[in-house]
Amino acid sequence: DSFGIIQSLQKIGLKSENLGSSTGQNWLKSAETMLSSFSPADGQLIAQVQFSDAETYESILAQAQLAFEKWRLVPAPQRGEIVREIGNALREVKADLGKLVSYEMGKSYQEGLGEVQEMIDICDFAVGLSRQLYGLTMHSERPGHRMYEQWHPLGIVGIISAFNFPVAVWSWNAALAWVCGDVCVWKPSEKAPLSGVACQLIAARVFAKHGMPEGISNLIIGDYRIGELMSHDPRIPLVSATGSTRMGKLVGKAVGERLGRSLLELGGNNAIIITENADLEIAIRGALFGAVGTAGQRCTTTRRLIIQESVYDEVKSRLASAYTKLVIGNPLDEKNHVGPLIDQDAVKNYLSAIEKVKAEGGKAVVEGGVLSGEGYESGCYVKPAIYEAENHFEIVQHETFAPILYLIKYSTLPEAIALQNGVPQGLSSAIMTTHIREAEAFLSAAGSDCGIANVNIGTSGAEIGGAFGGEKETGGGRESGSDAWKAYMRRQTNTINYSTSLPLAQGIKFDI
Ligand code: UN1
Repeated sequence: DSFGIIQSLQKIGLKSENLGSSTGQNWLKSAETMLSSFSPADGQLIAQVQFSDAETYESILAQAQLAFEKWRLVPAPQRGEIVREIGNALREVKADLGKLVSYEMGKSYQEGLGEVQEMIDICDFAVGLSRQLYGLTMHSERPGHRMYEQWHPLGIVGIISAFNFPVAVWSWNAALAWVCGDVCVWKPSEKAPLSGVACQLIAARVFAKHGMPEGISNLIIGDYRIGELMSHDPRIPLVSATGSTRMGKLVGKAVGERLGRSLLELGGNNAIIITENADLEIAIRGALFGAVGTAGQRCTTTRRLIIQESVYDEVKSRLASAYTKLVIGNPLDEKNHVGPLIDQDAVKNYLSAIEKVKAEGGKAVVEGGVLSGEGYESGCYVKPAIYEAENHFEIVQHETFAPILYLIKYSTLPEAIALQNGVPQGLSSAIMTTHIREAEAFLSAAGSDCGIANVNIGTSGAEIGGAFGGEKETGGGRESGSDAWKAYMRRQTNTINYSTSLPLAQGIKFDI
């Protein structure tokens, strides 16, 4: 344990030898089957956690319902105060939780720390928000009447999160939901359950300190069946789901059938347009981190570079030479730039995408491949790869969760924008240019069709202060900053008559 993993687990309160036995935590009740969590960094078993079934699900829902009755009556700024303490608790364990995320999920330690920082930041954001859940007042058309709107808590928010941001995406939802007066039931990814348990422990300690029921925050470790139960459950007015478009369509359909709300954060197929007016130094740096950061496993990862023909060759050769300097290895070792993929299935998908792009006529600029030998025993380490491709290739139209970058050539900007928009997904996009006309055209109504559109910044690494999410097959949901909180509350319009008569709206006469 040269990286001090066990120590970090213990500091967070996870006793690796003790994860299977009941400690009275909500997430540990009754289930019998165990789920093993392996690290993609070294292939080691980290720990086992109890796998929940339908029965556990019922008891958790009951707890959540009870907790909601209490929590919704706590004034929002007091709810914010508790969220502030959760943010402080996260500050205390930032290094340890960042390490666990890095070890369990495989992202670099720096990115693990960055993910915990996002959690801290969203807590701060939510604290401020807890005094700002503003509604509007309107002028009534009737004399002696007052009209206004208020925002009330919704109830239980179901959170289904993905392995790639095993803790931050939960916090974007949970911190907002809590200040809004909601309670949460969280199903983390089966590929990163320990990170979920760690967060539950951290939040539960703060709620307990305030004499609040742990049911304000609930964790349920399970597979797609738990997700199905959540999607069909009318006791959960909002299901917020992050993951594949395939999963999102199932969730959206099930929630839609019962006319519930879903907040979907699905696949991206993000592109950077590099024009002839780009600052190439910035363009290469932005593309590099966007494509290989988190080993290409962010929903905001740069998957396509759409490059103007006059700078195409230069961008191609500079990128290729930057790729030769990438050091691939254990994510906890800070000299490495790129860690492993999450598991062997992801490696298979990576290999099959490479086969497909070649079969469709793609040419390797930097050839991919699986790494083996010392340090790569887990079999999850792959080489970041670059292929020249065309936008219409079937594989280019798909999101492959791996570090594979496609280069596409264009001549005019309208053509580049059409290529950028010419995929089913609509999450993140960017243009690299120092030319104001190009930048503004890209940001205009006829420009990028994505939820995120950047100038001289890569596609990934969005700040929490903005609304995060995308259009088309990305699902349309918005999380974290701006007014994303509104999805977690119900709006009520109130009209009060303080006059001595009862005039009807629209001037209608109804006298007997
Ligand atoms: C995700 O990959 O699901 O913009 C979220 C980013 C991060 C969040 C990514 N702030 O890359």
